[in-house]
Amino acid sequence: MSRIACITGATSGIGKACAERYAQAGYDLIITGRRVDRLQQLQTAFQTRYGINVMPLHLDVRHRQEVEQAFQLLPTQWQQVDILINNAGLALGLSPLQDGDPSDWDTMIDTNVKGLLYVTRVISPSMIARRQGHIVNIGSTAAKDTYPNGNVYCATKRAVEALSEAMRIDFLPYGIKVTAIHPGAVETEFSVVRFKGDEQRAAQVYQGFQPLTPADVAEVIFYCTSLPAHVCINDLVLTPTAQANAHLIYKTP
Ligand code: NDP
Ligand code: 8X3
Repeated sequence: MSRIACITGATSGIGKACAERYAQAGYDLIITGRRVDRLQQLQTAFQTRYGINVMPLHLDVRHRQEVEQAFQLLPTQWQQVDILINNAGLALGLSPLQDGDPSDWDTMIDTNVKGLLYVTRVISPSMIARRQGHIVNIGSTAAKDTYPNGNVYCATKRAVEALSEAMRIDFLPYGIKVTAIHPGAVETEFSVVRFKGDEQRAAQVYQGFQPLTPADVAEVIFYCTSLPAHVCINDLVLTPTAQANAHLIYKTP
């Protein structure tokens, strides 16, 4: 077996681009997501194109038992994950708190915060035992600045930032690197999901400027995990050149 990268939410967007980047570099992959058809297509494509091994795990990160079982049932050689990219996540809705849908809040908190914890909890003990590993948590510029109507999504990403700091402290004695990556606007399925299938509204988010591509983000993540053993990027914000922060994107009409 080569080195293993485990990427949650690999069926789309940033996670899919990361899977491709690490496959190109010869890593074996554990890829997770709820859309089993996409996982199978990616498994076939990456195995054929890059000659690597791919283990698809069909799971919902919100379900703790599902996460625990899926990883505990992996063959032993697949349990030695070198790089974990906690990417699975989403925003649902964009409205003032007083109008928010509590079931959307539950989904965001359960996915972005609890899902990240469940996956880290099952994978990190093997890193600790081997005294090596790198955990990359996908935050957002929404972790850095709370924007109007972003309330609960921003809170979940602030939690990802706090948990990244906590992991860096708790895993320090074991030489495990922890990097939080905070992208600005990346054109993916993110806004279609946020606006519940309204593709026209989603497309408007990325009009009038050049957003990041998922491959841009994957390249930066790959760089962070390719540095010498004694160097760790702890926290990194990347935005399109047209974006100053979570509030301000310079758009041309
Ligand atoms: P996409 O919607 O394109 O991809 C999201 C991925 O997360 C999919 O693979 C999806 O897989 C997976 N996912 C969502 N919910 C679950 C779940 N309950 N269990 C398992 N997998 C799940 O969006 P992005 O690529 O943009 O988002 C990836 C991450 O990047 C998210 O954490 C997002 O918050 C963050 N981010 C995105 C930015 C952007 O502008 N796009 C900017 C900053 C951060 P499936 O549906 O198959 O389960
Ligand atoms: C995704 C970027 O600005 O839509 O985290 O929240 S934003």
